[in-house]
Amino acid sequence: MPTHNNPILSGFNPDPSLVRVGEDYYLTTSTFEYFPGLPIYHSRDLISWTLIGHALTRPSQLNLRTVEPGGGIWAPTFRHHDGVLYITSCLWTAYSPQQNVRVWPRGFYVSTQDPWKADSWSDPIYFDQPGFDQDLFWDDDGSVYLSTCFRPIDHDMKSGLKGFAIHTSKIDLATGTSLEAPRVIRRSPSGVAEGSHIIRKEQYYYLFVAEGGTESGHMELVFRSSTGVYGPWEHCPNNPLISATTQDDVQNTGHADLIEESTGKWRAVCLAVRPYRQRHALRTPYLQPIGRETFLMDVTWEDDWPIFNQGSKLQLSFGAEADSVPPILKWRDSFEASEHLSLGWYHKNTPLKREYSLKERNHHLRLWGGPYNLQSLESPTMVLRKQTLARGIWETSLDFLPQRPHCEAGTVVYWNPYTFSSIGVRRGFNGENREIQFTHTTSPGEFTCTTQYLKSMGSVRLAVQCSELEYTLGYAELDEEYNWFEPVSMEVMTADPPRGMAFTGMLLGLYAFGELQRCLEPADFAFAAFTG
Ligand code: 6LW
Repeated sequence: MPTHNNPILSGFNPDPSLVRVGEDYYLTTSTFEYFPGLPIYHSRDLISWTLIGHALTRPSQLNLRTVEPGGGIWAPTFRHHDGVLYITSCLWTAYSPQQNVRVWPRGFYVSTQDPWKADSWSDPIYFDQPGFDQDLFWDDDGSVYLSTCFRPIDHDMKSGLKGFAIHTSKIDLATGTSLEAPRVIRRSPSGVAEGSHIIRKEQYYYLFVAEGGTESGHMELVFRSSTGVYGPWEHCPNNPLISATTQDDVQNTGHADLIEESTGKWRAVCLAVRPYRQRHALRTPYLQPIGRETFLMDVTWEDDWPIFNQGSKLQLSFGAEADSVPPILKWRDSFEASEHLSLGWYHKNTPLKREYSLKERNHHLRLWGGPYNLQSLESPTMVLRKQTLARGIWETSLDFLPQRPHCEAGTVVYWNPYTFSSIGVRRGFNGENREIQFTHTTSPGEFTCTTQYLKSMGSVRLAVQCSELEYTLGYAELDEEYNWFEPVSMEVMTADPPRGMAFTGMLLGLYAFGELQRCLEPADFAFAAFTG
């Protein structure tokens, strides 16, 4: 029986990578189209984690303008060398497989000597190779090797995409420049070899690779060489180290990274999905709202080969008591006066200007709505948090007195600009009352609206009830009971976007906007809370 909660990081946290510095562990995951990018989680036991900041906090590091869902920041690798922490990643600026649009990303790394110091991470040093899932490895002779996932360079470029292979080359770390031509070190029979990490243990080099794609065929394999990063690589007899079927309680397992504890014990983290409709084939990582999360496994070694999770399938495990739910899962923000929002709030894309204040009204988050509504590919005035529990209720209280009919503020359950459900306060078209507008997707990019007049000009409570099968949005004036609108099904809320991929998970948020104009009245939120 697992001795800890698994997943160790709930809410979408795919592609985990971690380091140990003394007795401190630091872990990061992919953040795609959300800003700030690359969360830095800290732990002392690999089980309970605290979000302590982000590596990409400035537009000079991460300028996400109108990237499609699932573009942006993919698959980081976290490494520590000579007192410096490094995180590699890549930035997809355009990514729409449906239209065969893939602007191959440039990989980069950022570094710091103090992960606890806000904004301490460097601006990116870009590599000169296209690709994703970058990995850095320092060899004993001081050489630094970059591994990248890209289509096999040695195949006919005109033949289109023939899967993805791992390419490795020695680089000059200071400049990110390649010192030799990349060589293919792993190609997979599945057509997809990605998420690679090279580590050294005693006399062997180990190459860990995610294969089969991040859906239900996902798996983690390992190879070893006693000569160097270019192999020859010997297959592990235990391969795949971890995999799952669509009949398992935890699925899509893969994309692992390993860590050696100060005691010499080894652990591994990987991504996986907890399907909501058990035994239901999962086409892709997102037919359930929370997305791909980070799981922890024991690692043992036999004959100099690793064994993950005692060779067993991953299991979900949550504390028996509700109060054992780690604070990261259920939370309340009462909006204390501060320069910045508390950690865990995200914007969609990089905001072009600051449109919130925590100081203009005591104990309130004040949003000054910009011109982009929630369907915009730009960055609307919106702050979001990852949904971390399958069942729960998200609530807020809003003061908003719009003077013009095209301004709205409220709360949203957000999948991407093509799919969301929102409930907001607007000025009634009769010019007298205010009205509630319930907007939800009927199919990606298609929306329907329902309005109801509000009786008062006072605060309005807004809520989203979350369940495995649907979302139900409602509102209440004064001290009345909630008025609930008809539920929106999970199938609708987790549909494929027409452009890009839903590599993330569901987010719950607060917003304000004017239809192609700025809101001249502030939207004041007294709190935001998600309770399981
Ligand atoms: C990640 C890659 C992948 O970089 O998905 O499907 C990407 N495989 O390993 C985003 O999570």
